[in-house]
Amino acid sequence: MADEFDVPESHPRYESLLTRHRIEAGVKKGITSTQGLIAEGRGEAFDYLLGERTTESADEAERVAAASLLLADRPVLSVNGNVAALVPGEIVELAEATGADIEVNLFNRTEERMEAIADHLCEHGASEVKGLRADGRIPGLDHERAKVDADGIESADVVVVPLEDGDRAEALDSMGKTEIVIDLNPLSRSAQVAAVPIVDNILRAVPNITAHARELADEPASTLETIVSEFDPDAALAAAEEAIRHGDLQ
Ligand code: PTJ
Repeated sequence: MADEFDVPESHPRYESLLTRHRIEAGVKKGITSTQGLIAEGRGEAFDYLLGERTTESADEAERVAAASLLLADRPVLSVNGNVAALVPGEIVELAEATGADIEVNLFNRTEERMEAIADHLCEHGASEVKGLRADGRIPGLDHERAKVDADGIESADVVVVPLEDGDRAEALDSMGKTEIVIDLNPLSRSAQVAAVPIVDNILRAVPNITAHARELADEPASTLETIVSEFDPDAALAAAEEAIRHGDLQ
């Protein structure tokens, strides 16, 4: 998809133009919902205010996310239409680096889009994609939005939920999941309920979590547990707000 994109990397808005291009292509391919365009616009505004960079505190949260995924018994990466359009290959790499399952989980669920996203992820190297069986439920949500796989998100201990809607993030939190949320808006309910809020563009966040997971792969569990226990989600959110208020715009 990114192949037809011919803006040079030196362009000051390169990343945001690439993001728009991928989302647009995702809509055309039937994997991204039209609401995904609106979500993209919201994200872009926050990314602009953050200086379109991974802040030090986001990098720390990404390292904690990697440690948390490596420690998990049943980690799952949740993929929606925006995630599939933006980072399909990167999600597959993160799953491989951490032993996580990949599950398609949509806010605007249709069977066509579920299948198109699963196929798209397989084209990018995924060997198995969950979410189509839908034999599990997230309690407290209406029927379509509650559907998950019983051996996927329903039984996961750690779930990565990028660009998630607040209701679902709260419902997953109520199920006792450890949530790693990737969301450029530090004030969103999803970021606020997360055990590990990552306020960064998913384009930068996912490859960076993978890089940290590779670095930490041979560390003992005790080291990983220390990394996770020393993390303060409220401080990470406060640092993101501070970066938005006082960061240098590029
Ligand atoms: O594919 P579906 O049907 O599951 O629908 C997915 C969307 C994203 C449309 C749906 O979940 C939705 O409406 O999400 P919201 O409530 O608009 O929330 C999206 C959040 O993601 C917002 O807080 C945005 O700031 C943030 N966001 C958008 N683009 C990015 C982002 N965060 C990180 N990286 C981005 N590229």
